[in-house]
Formats: sequence, C-alpha cells, structure tokens
Amino acid sequence: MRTVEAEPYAFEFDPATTALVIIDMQRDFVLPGGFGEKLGNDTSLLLAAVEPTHRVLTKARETGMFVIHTREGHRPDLSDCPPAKLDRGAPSMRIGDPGAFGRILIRGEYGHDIIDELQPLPGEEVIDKPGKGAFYATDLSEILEKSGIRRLIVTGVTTEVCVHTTVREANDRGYECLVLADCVGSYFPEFQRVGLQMIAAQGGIFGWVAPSPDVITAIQE
Ligand code: TIU
Repeated sequence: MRTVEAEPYAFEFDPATTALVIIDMQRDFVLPGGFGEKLGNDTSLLLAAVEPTHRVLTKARETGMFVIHTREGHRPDLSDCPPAKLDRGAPSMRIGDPGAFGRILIRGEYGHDIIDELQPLPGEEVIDKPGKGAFYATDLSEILEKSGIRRLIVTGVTTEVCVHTTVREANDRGYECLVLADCVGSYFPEFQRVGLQMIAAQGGIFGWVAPSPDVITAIQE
C-alpha cells in the first residue's frame, strides 16, 4: 500500500488495483474556440490542468497503472441524447450543431476527441459516455470489476460537473476516489474551490483530495 497526504485524511492505495481516470479532456471543452468557450466560458482554468495531468499520466504509464479516458458525447443521429439535454443551452449552440471543431459533442468529430497532449495510447480504455457520469450507460463497472480495480485517482473536467458526477457514482458503487486538485478544472474559480471542498467535507463524504506532485511521488515509491 502507498500512502499520500490528502483531505480529509491520508489516502491509501495499491497501484496494482488503482486506475487513473482522466475525464473528458476533449477539445470542445478545453481549447479556446471550442464549445465551452462559445458557451461564454473562459477555458484557461481548464488548460491549467493539462500539464499536471500529463505528468501524472506519464508516471502512471511508466509504472504500468491502469489508465481510463472518458469522453462525453453522442451518436451522430443523437439517438442517445435525451431531449431534455438536447433542448438546453443557447439555440445556436446545441449538441449536434456545427461548431468550430465539427459537430458539437458528436462521436468521431475532431472537437469530441481528447486533446493532443493527453491522447490515449493503444491498450488504454476509452469510455464514451452520453451523460455527465462515466458509469451511466457505459460498461465502466464491468471493466473495473474485470480488472480488479478498487480505487480511482481522478482528473479531468469539469470539476463540479463530470468529475463530481463520476466520483459520486463511483463512491456509491464502493470505489474509493482520490481527486487531484491541480488536475481538475472548472470554468468558474469558485466552483473549483467549493467543488473540491464538497468532496472531502464531512470526513470525505464521497472522496479524498490531494495535489498531484504528492501522488506522483507515492506512485513511484
Ligand atoms: N465534462 C463535463 O463536465 N461536461 C460539461 O458539460 N461540463 C460543463 O461544465 N459544462
């Protein structure tokens, strides 16, 4: 077991049964000009998570940890997008509409894919999910069970949306989740701060939070 200082108390993990989960680091959320920015958001806070996440990913790959990437998106015919999700947002910026990087959040489009810096390697799992959480309508549970994974080290965007939803889903399924504070990003600074606090409050109500350099050290011990 490795131990890393975390909020609300030390997180213990065995790298052999722990997966690194990188949530939705897709061009349309992260890059200037994409869907996220078009919705009125500043993507710089998301871009800040790229370098630290790349360092964690590199260490995970070096040490043979299980790596999972997720992407939020839908089939080209939108048959897996509930009308309630489709109808939301500005009329000119709906899922499936043409955007700067192709049809917005549609599988196979350039903007739907993961940014160059964090592209998956062959053999790493890529979970395509229609919802905010990575467990809903995916085979993530089966993959984790089959691989003997018990804990998740979680990075990605956005902190209070897809990261929170996924960590809450994972916690309810019995997985212990450590969220890396500098490897997750929100468009809203206050949501980043409070979002992280919410995870670790009440004795770690649904997870732990730690800075990535400490976790990298623990992984390579
Ligand atoms: N991946 C993810 O968080 N999807 C979102 O829609 N996030 C927003 O903050 N909009």
